[in-house]
Amino acid sequence: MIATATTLNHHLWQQQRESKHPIELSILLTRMGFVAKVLTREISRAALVGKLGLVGEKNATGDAQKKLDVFSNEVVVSAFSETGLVAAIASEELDQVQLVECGSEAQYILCTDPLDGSSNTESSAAVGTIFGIYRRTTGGRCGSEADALQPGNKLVAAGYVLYGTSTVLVYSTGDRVDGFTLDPTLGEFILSHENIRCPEDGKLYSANLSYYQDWGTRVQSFVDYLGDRTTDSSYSLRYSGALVADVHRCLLEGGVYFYPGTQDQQDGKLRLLYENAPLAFVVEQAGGKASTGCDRILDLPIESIHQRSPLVIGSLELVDLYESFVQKSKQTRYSSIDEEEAASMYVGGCN
Ligand code: AHM
Ligand code: MG
Repeated sequence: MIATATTLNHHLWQQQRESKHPIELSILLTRMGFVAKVLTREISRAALVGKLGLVGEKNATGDAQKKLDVFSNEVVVSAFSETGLVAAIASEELDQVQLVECGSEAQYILCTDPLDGSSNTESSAAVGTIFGIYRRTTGGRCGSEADALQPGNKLVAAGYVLYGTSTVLVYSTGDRVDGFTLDPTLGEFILSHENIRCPEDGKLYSANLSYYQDWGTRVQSFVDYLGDRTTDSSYSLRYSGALVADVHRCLLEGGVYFYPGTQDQQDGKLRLLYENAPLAFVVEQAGGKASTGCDRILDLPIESIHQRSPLVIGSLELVDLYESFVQKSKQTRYSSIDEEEAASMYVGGCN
C-alpha cells in the first residue's frame, strides 16, 4: 500500500474543508469508524470468548436477542454518547428512544441497527451495522422521541459497515458515496471505493424465496420472470441473510434486493427507520433506487421507531421493473377475479 492512501479521517477532513458537511458529522463518522473496528475484533473472535449464542430475551420487535446483538448495541450507544453531540439514539435493540445528552451541542439523532443479520454469527457469515443520522427538530434543551420520527429524506448522513471477507464502511452525507476498507495491520479505514455509482441495471437478485407462497401473485410474477430460463434473461440469485451484505453487492455489481410483505405481515420484516431508510439514502445517492414497490422509502412518514416497511432496493432499472410488476395488475385487480384472488394480488402490491 502506498503512503499516500486516503484514510477515513483524512477523507472526512477534506470533505469538511470543502464544506460538504460540518465538523460534527466528521466526528460522528469517525466514531462509527471506531465502532466498526471494535465490532470487527469482537465478532471475529466471538466463538473464542463466549460471545456467541442467545441472551434469552426478545427485543422490541420480537426477535430473540443474541449476546452479540446486545454487545454491539452497547458499543454503539457508549461510543456515540461520549461525543456529546448526540441527543438521542433509536436502535433495533432498544425498546424506546434512549435520551443521551442535553444541551446546545447535542443536535444529532442516531438511528441504528447495531448488528444486522445476526442470525449469521454462529456460522461466521457476513453481518453489518446500519446507521442514519438526523438533526434534532424539536426545541428545548433535551431531545425527545419526536426527534427520531423523521422521514428518510431528512437524513444528514447514513451508511453501513459490512463485516465480511473484509470490513467495509460505506457512507454518504448527501453528496456522494464512498467506501473504505479496514486495513487490520494499520488499524485504519482506507478509501477503497471512491464515489460509488450503483450500476443502472444488473443480473443479480436477492430475496428469501422460501416465502414465495406467502407473497402475492404480483411479486410471484416478478420472481417467475427473473427465473424464466426460456427467455434470454439470465439472472442469478444471491441471498446471504444479511441485508447489508446483499445491498452492498447490489450497490457495487448491480442487482435488486427485495423483502415484500406477506398476507400475515403486510409490511414485511425490515424496519424503516434504522434499516430501510439509511440504506435507501446511500443507494439513492449512488444513483440507485429504493421503494416499497409503490412508494419511495425516503418519503414514508415514520410513526414509530420500530415500524416496518416492504423494501425493494438496488439498481434503478431493476427496481423500476419490480414496480412495474407489482403495479401492473392494479387496473385489472377487480375485473375478473374473486375476492380471495384479489387479496392475494394485493400482498406486496399497491393500493
Ligand atoms: P435483523 O436485523 O434482526 O438481523 O433482521 C434483518 C435481517 C436482514 O439482514 C436480512 O435480509 C433478513 O433479516 C433476513 O430475514 P429472513 O431470515 O426472513 O430471510
Ligand atoms: Mg437488521
